[in-house]
Amino acid sequence: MATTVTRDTLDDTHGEAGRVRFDELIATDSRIEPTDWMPDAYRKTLVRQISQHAHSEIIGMQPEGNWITRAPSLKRKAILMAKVQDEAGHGLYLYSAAQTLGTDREEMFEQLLSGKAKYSSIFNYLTPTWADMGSIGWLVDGAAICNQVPLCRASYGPYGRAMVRICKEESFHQRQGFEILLALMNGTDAQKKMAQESVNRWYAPALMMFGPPDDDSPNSKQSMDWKIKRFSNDELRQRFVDMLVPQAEILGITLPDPDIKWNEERGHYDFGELDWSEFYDVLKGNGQANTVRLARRRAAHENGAWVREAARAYADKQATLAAELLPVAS
Ligand code: FAQ
Repeated sequence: MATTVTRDTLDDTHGEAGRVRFDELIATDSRIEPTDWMPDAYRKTLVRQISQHAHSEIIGMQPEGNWITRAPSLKRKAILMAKVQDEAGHGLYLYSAAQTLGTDREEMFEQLLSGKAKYSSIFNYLTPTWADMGSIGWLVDGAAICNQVPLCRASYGPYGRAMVRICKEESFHQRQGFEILLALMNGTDAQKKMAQESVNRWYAPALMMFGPPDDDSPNSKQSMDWKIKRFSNDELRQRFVDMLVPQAEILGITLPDPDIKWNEERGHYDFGELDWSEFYDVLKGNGQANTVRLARRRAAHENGAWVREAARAYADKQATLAAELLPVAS
């Protein structure tokens, strides 16, 4: 388990030499580690991004968790359970990475449960059909991979290393979503219709996962200078559309944007404007499922209190035992 490093112990011991070393590490594309000096704003940006990311993974378990009891076969149920469990694991790696920056896990939970912290807009959409499990895998995990592969090279060591494992699992998730849609598209007319209708609903929200357009993205420039983000929101969104178009052709699915067109000059697909008012509305709490997602998380947190208490009591007991045994061993 990650240890919590206090900010006081870090900032006071390094002084100007710490700043010079930090700038050097960033300039040479090296890694910043928890015990290195770092500017307060760098630390804050990382805690914000990593904890939001962790919250997204944990809240993101809900839209698919809803379908575990209704999966159409035992095989699909087993796969879905494994995927939802993976998301929980991703949340835990990320909370651990954020803790190395001096923020307590309880504090991050509190920020999520009180509604103060953000989590990804995408998890405020409902999942009324089985095809939505395919769309989440193909589009949501697909967008997550495009966004997160560059984060494996994030300048902060614990974040970049957590992302390596997460990306391996997300890549499997994306394929399982694609395969659900492929099975539906090879099925009956009703199944094909269900798949297309689902993609129609998830396509634009998935593109919005990359965040606002570059001109309206207040954090991007500084995060890119610090090599936390390696590409801008719009660059990654473009990469995602370029990846989706040939995959949609294989599926036989139509992406719901009449403006998608290959642009020879740019070497990319053009695509239409997104409705950013919808994105900001979801961020304000007015999405289809904001209320239900947070209420469910709060209830799960309360219901899990006895597990945390038991784990703490067990850890204390082990620590006492170890302390008692130490003099015997030495
Ligand atoms: N939703 O200045 P920027 C997944 C906020 S994991 C909500 O561009 P930044 C796996 C942003 O926080 C999905 N808020 O911000 C999975 C900022 O507000 P703040 C999560 C958003 O940080 C699959 C404001 O807008 N992935 O899907 C969103 O430079 C299936 C201005 O934005 C990550 O978190 C949004 N979509 O860039 C799980 C990846 N976009 O904080 C279960 C790591 C922006 O100043 C099932 N994060 N905002 O109050 C990142 O790469 C970045 O933080 C961005 C935003 C790209 C999300």
